[in-house]
Amino acid sequence: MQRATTETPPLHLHSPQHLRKMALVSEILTKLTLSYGGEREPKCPTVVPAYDFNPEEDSAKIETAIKTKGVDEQTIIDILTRRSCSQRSEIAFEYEKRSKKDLVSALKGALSGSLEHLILGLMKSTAQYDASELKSSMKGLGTDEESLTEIVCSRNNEELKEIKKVYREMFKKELEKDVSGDTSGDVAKLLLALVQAKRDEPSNVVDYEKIDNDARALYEAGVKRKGTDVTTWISIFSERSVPHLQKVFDRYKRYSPYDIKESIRKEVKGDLEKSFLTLVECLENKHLYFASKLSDAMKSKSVKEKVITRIMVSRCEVDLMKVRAEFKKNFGKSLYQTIFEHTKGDYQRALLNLCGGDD
Ligand SMILES: [Ca+2]
Repeated sequence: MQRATTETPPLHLHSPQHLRKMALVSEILTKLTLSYGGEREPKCPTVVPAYDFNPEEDSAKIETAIKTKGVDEQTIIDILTRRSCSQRSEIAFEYEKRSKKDLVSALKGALSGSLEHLILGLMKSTAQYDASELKSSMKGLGTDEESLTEIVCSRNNEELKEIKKVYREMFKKELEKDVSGDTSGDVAKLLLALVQAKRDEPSNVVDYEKIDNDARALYEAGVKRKGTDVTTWISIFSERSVPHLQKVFDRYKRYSPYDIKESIRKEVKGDLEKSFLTLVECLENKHLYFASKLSDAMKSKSVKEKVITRIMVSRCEVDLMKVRAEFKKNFGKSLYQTIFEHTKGDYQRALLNLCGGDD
């Protein structure tokens, strides 16, 4: 007589239903862990992996589109804006295998203007894209303070660490060195402190005493005294966790007759003022910050395509869904509708695909 052994699990544990259930349970557990204190921010992308993905087929279609007389931009756009970053790199690999040519160079030759920038941006990973945007913001004479400040103020520790690693790989230089070589004075100190990514991760424990101390310290270093103790401001702004600082800014009103933004405007001027204000906006609500920049970029007749491309490309696989929600909530119209009204042609098509839908 045969006995059932206890070593092999009962068959039903291998059943597809059971495996699916286990996968779901582990997904829920991961989410619970992530929302517990020192977490990674949950991703809210608008561009997600294509379900029925076939890199051979995609690369063949792109090859034909590039070879088509006058270039079939629509096919290129519809494929590349609807694949995840890792899928796009698989397409690039297949393309090279098939045509013995580098896909990025082929796209450079086939596309131009804003569309070219957008598509070439998508061919990089998010960190590579951020690193190259930072590099070009510091290239040549003068600095594109706006791009530099936006990226440095809005990326979290994890993103900044990845950007620095990629920057080193791509340009054989340290981001810190380039930032300090390209900016000066207190602005340099602030941006450098942010690039160092020393910010505390959020904690489950709310430290009310520290909140109160930081609020008072910000007041005493600025509005209360003659001149401004910028060093103290920089260390509090760059080292405390985001949820902690949100509570500090609230508490700050107990000490100062002006809120934190008004205080910044009164205490400092020029690029330093702009940088601190950008930082506070990102700390208060990063998604609203991106939404406002997109809204501003499409307000006047001359649309700021550079800003739009930068935000759409860098956030589409991170948190663009949240940016879309803030956009609709604060500016009356959806991001999709606004892009539709203010841009045109192939560039518009690409942006609308990245936007991912109307709200
Ligand atoms: Ca002062």
